[in-house]
Amino acid sequence: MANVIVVGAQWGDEGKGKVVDIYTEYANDVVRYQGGNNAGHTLVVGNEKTVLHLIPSGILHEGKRCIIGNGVVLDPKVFLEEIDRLKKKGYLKNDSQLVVDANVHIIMPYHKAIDIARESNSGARKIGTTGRGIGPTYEDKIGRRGIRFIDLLHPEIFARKVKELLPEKNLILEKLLGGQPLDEEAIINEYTAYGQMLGKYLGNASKLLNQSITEGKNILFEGAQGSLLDVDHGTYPYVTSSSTIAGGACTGTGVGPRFIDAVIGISKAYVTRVGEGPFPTELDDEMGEKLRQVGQEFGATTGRPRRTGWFDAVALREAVRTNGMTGLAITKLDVLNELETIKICTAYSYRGQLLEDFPQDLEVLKECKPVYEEIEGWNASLAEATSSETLPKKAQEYLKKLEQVSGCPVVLVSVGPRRDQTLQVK
Ligand code: 2SA
Ligand code: GDP
Ligand code: MG
Repeated sequence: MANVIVVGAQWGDEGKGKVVDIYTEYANDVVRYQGGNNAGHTLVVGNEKTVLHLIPSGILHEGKRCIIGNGVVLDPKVFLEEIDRLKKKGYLKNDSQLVVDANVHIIMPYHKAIDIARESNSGARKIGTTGRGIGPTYEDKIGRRGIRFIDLLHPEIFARKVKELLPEKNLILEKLLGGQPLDEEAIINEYTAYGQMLGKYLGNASKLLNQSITEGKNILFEGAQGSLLDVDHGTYPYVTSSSTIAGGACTGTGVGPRFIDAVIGISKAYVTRVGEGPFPTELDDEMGEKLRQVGQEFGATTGRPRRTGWFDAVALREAVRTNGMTGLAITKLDVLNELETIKICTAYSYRGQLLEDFPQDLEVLKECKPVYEEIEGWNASLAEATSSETLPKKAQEYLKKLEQVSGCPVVLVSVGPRRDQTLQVK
């Protein structure tokens, strides 16, 4: 292993957290590069389940440094709660294991209020956000009105910024969105206190990571959400507000592209999506419900039921290309155990035309119907498999098929939520 990016190859929740936890064994630093606590990354070790929203999924490994890169947006309250939960479980014994870059943008109360109010005012045109203030925080970052982690550590500068920014936010909230104005003093007091508690985590992600590279150490970059939720390459406007694809790992950490050795895309053996937006292979029927129940497809942050559907090779090929993917990890293969037949979408049909490529035009995508290949299921448990070669023959054939239609080699297979339910592919 060298410097590896782990990226969601679909619409998120592919099992990135699980894969990052496993790969951490070979890494020295694990770094988040985008998103915030909209993410929910689940790790299961033995009988213990841990859901992380902000802290990198390497944190259960003592001595592995976990870094929150500049591309992340951070809600200090959620971050402190996450630290507390981990410490109570006996993790994060040494605070130097966790670093937050000075340039991380802070999610403020008005970001959350604006996110929630905009969604509730949008009716059928809503995005289906997590309501965590992600979009409005990135808007302010790009608009150069953001408050960064370093500002929290300078109380006078922080107070000045809040005083300058809040009147406009309150105007938007009250006059345009029908919400309640927020109290300036309460915000300043609450967030200044967070700054005092979080100062010990301050660091320079780019400098630390590049130092590691110089020393020949390995870095694991942890993506959040998925490639099709990327603000540039996803199904815009039904996307999140950050660069989720592999390219985001460089801008979101300050590590140059020449130091990246591999990009591993995580994909379920089927597809899920949470939130609004087109989803050509969606199953709005009993089979969809079965996938949701067997796969326990409910949001790891909001608890929302996830939409479910068959494996979509057209969408995956898009992710293989935009990420420059070198390998695929296929997760949740076990969820298909009891199916007689399984469908794989290999192309779309659009007004009688066969499309092999994922359309850029959302109006076209909305009308695309999946073209399926049907294959026989293995109808057996995968619990006995100790490597990909000991999987039932038909499960091996399914994986081969996924490899062939996506044009990317499968390097890891996950057959259950636990850390030990993972098969390396030789
Ligand atoms: P936002 O809140 O602005 O990022 O929402 C914009 C879109 O991005 C989607 N999104 C996600 N999709 C899948 N998983 C996410 N994390 C949670 C999880 C989701 C949850 O792990 O299950 O608990 O509901 C995530 N975060 C953002 C979102 O649904 C919108 O479509
Ligand atoms: P992430 O956001 O990509 O880290 O994924 P989530 O944690 O949001 O969702 C993945 C869910 O699937 C979690 O509940 C995991 O514990 C679970 N999971 C991961 N891999 C497998 C697998 O191979 N089989 C099963 N049944 N569950 C899995
Ligand atoms: Mg998730």
